[in-house]
Amino acid sequence: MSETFFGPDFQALQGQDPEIAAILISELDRQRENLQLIASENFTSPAVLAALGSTLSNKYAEGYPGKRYYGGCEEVDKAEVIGIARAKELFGAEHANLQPHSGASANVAVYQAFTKPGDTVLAMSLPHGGHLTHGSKVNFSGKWFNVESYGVRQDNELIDYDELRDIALRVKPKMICSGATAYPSLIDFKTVRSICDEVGAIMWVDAAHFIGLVAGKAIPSPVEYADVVSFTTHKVLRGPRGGMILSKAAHASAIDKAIFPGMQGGPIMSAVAAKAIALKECATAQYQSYAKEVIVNAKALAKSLEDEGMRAVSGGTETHLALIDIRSTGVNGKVADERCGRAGISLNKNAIPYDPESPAVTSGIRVGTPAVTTQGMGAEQMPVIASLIARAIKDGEDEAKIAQIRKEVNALTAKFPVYPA
Ligand code: DSN
Repeated sequence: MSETFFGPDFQALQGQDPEIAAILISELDRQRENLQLIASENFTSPAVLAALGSTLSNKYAEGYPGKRYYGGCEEVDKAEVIGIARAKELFGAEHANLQPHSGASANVAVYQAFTKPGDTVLAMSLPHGGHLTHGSKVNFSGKWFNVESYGVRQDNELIDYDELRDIALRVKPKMICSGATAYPSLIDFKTVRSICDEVGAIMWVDAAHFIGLVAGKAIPSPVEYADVVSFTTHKVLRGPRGGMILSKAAHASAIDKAIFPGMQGGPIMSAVAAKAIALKECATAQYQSYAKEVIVNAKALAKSLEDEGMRAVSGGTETHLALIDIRSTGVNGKVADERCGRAGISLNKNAIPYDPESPAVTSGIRVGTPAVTTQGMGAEQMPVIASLIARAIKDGEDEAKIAQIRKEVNALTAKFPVYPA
């Protein structure tokens, strides 16, 4: 069945390079047969995949529409112009740049547009849910900038805005970043804006995780408050792998120059066109229902995992992901991740706030509902998924039990087929 999905060109690939052709098939099978609970993944549409696999991939287009450094850009220019207009319309943004190759690239451009090496930036700490590009010592951000961190309170595991303000007043950052990779709650952008105004900092929101929920009007938008919003396009947003930046018009030139020629060469025009397609999809009523359903499912999954005896960090979720403290199971995050993997359940180990374990081990797992919701799963399936996770964690040493769970996972996903046959 999987072979037919790729269309007639696939036979040529099978003849030319059977090794890679077989990987394309087995990865599609894996995505179809297993449970995809990684909070940052989704199933993009066949239309987006078509653009990614198109001849736009062949075109060099350094520069911006109408101002390129190569001839023959008239067709790709149209795709980028349409994509920019769609992004501005969907998010109510004054400026959009669709060229970042990834979320990390978008963030490099944000640093470059607003700061100089050595400047102070204030961002959420990685162990409390931040991101590598928010100042980790092993990342350019932590090596080239003086990044100070804020975190969550130990009692309620929510961002401590009083602490954030106190630190901002003390360190006087050039830029304050809000946004995280493992924070299940909503962020109070209005309060962050007032802190930025008080200390004269640029307000940067790294919205990679939740921008799809904003696009679907399921949660409040940071766009009206922030100077700049960076994000990836492949998470809840359900577009191609890549990045995007929105900003106030006053910062448009700084952002565009930071991307090109500041840190990228030719944009990946097949991805730019694919982003335009995803933005059109996001503007539909169907996508808005999807975004709301993602949150309903995440809440249900967090509650069901609590019913299985685990603890949802910060008491549950208001977004697409839940962070689960699994210490009650006696199994750490690393082992749980590995056991679930063998059972056909893809999720990831994740540090919980104030985690006593190292980041390589952790006391938690992170689960997300973007992919299973795209498949059409709903309230009925969430307790079933929670039970499969709990059994995989508990019975992971017993190969027969893991094989049985895998069978049940495959039976469940078969009822919600991903991609046309
Ligand atoms: N890798 C992304 C995630 O899983 O959250 C962050 O870059």
